[in-house]
Amino acid sequence: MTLSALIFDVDGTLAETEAAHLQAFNETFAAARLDWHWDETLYGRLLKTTGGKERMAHYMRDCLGEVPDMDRIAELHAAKTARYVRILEEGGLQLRPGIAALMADARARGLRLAVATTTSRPNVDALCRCCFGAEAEDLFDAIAAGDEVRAKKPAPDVYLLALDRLGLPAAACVALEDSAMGVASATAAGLRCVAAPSRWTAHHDLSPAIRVDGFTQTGDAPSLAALFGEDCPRGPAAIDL
Ligand code: XBP
Ligand code: MG
Repeated sequence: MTLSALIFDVDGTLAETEAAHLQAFNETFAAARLDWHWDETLYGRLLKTTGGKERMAHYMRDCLGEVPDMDRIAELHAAKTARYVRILEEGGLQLRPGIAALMADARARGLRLAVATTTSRPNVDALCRCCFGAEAEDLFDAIAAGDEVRAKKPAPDVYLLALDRLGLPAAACVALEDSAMGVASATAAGLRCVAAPSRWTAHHDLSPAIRVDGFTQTGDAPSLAALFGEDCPRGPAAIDL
């Protein structure tokens, strides 16, 4: 099937964002006068629960033995998202090495680009403005965000939404991911997945991906030629998977 689009995960794939998410969570807890503080070790464990609201509910239930108040959690999450956006707007977040070149290479070959992420849409918009200097809808042909689907990764929902918005079958697309939950989500949606561990997912089993070393040892995202073989001349019709 001819490759027609790349679908990018956001957190850990486009950029190493989780330190900023963690800062936003802890600042939100402090502002709400909650005696919650997530250190990096705990956060590394909590990341197994995708979705900030679900992560806070898991923390209350499984770490504090409390019944989560989902309305209160939604309020906290809205505050956390606003803080995350402000943290990104302060500058400093960089794309993972090679991501911009990979996206440009794909565009030059006539491929379409999409996003399928667990994070909230305002966070995608903020990352695109801060890291690309452009609006998300100008960079990607389709954007599917976690707050738009009922079940978050590893469920396939967000990738199925991205495919629907692209109007493409899974066989015509490849997903790029950094986590076991993301690889599972893309795979469950019928997509081939190129994966590379990020700072927070080095211990994850990414084996269902078609390439686990999808990012070079230097951490650089590969070119399309590196991903799909040197015989992939220009144009999507030439890249057969
Ligand atoms: C990563 C996630 C998100 C972020 C926090 O998303 O699981 O929950 O950690 O963002 P992905 P929110 O790797 O799929 O981009 O608080 O907005 O959920
Ligand atoms: Mg990710």
